[in-house]
Amino acid sequence: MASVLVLNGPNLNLLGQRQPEVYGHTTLADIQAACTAHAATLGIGVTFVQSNHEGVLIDAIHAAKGVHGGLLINAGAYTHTSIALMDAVASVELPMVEVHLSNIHAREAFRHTSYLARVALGQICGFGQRGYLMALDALADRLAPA
Ligand code: CA2
Repeated sequence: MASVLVLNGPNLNLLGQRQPEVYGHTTLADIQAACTAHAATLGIGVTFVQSNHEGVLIDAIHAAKGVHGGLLINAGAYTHTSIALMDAVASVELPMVEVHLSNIHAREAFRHTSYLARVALGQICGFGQRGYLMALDALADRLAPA
């Protein structure tokens, strides 16, 4: 079955526990459950990885080649800083959709830049958990053969 690697970056493990005024009460486990259920309706699988470490995220992207047909990435703050993550996505040549819970363009200026956007099919931000489901919809018929 075709599948999507859903990658979550630093601090996203804290969702639902801190700053609910910014990120809501949804936990990463809630998002994983919603993605798994939604992916099933699309006839695809999802694998979830969260790490607070840039190198671990890069290794996961490399390992996705030939295993997963696409990438859904919320790289957290690495979105705004990491050329290495951008290069990793470019290197595997898999379709990728960038997701953010919050509308990064309505926040501080340093969040307006995304290195990942340069190598993404598109960016979805500002819709909370629903953004992940929208990204799965966008990826479902664009997946590369594993
Ligand atoms: O809106 C998003 O999804 C972000 O990727 C979330 C990142 C932020 O750095 C990006 O600019 C936008 C932050 C990750 C979550 O951080 C938390 C901090 C405290 C409590 C809960 C989550």
